[in-house]
Amino acid sequence: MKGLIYTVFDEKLGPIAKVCQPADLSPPELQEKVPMMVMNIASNMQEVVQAIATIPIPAFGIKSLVRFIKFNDPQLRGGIGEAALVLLFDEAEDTIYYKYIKQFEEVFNKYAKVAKSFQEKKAPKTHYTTLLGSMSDELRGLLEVLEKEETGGEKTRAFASDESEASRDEFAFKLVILGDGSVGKTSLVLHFTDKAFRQTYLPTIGTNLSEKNVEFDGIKVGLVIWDIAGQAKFNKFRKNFYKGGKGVFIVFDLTSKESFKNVKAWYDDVVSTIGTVPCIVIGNKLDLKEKREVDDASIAALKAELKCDVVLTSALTGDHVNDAFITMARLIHMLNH
Ligand SMILES: Nc1nc2c(ncn2[C@@H]2O[C@H](COP(=O)(O)OP(=O)(O)OP(=O)(O)O)[C@@H](O)[C@H]2O)c(=O)[nH]1
Ligand SMILES: [Mg+2]
Repeated sequence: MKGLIYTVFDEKLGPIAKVCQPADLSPPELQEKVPMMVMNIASNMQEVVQAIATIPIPAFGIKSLVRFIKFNDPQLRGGIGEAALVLLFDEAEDTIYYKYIKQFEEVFNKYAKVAKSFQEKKAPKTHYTTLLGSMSDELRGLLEVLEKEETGGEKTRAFASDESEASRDEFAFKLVILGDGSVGKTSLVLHFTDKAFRQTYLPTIGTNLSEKNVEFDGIKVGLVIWDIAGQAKFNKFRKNFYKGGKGVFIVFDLTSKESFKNVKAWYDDVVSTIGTVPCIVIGNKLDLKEKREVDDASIAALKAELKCDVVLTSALTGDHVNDAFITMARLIHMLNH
């Protein structure tokens, strides 16, 4: 864990780091850039979500867990103020945070409640310093417990084995997953990485990252999968995350003509930002046969137009999900060796 920032949106100064933990959090630019970035995302959402979000900050090689906070303040425009608790950690440490996100969320929720009450009773800055200090102690305690759990009592630095770290360094490719909101991007990644499926729709905020090594013909390829929020409210900042992408999935929902129509726009958006990279179009929700709105002829026409492979999948049944990722890994590997 690198540190914590309590950031508030100040009407005159914009987003600022009200308190940092440690107070001399470095590099110093973080104290300026992180609040800007976090509040930029918040302002792109119609409603600030009461859940923890994972937001990468690629320029610094770090990632963050963010819990947005709304508080009442009659002196502000609209009577509502916005703040956020932000935890910063090195990209290399992400496994533990993703795996135990629920535990971290509990800690965040607790401190978010306290921060909200501090805001509403106009507490002095020292209160926030103490708050962040306690939160930092609690998180470090939690990390220690989880680390022990992961290593079976043996205390070692790394959560991932040295072997997987080495292979990741050697052949780790960034893969970007795009497409309209709710087409099933996160569900596909969940299925591919841990075979889980979630019925309820929890829109992605910003970006979720996962990693997985795939093997074919004796070749190991590490994929770092950037699952990017599809909802239009995230349009402004989305392009920041395309950089370095070695392959792109554009997902549409076979039961939504609208999402299919938008594939071309997603394709153009990527190509205009990072140039031509291997691209596979995924038609998802294949299991919902009676609701299907996109026919094979339209898909064939799009395939010819974009010159991309098309794979039809179901994140629910798992049909062809692995095939899509393995085909992508093959394409990327071929082009990069
Ligand atoms: N029946 C069926 N439902 C699916 C399938 N894939 C996803 N869903 C459901 O569709 C909804 C949206 O799925 P998500 O994976 O969250 O969609 P997303 O593309 O990540 O959406 P954003 O994060 O907002 O961009 C959820 O309720 C899923 O359970 C599928 O293959 N079949
Ligand atoms: Mg999603």
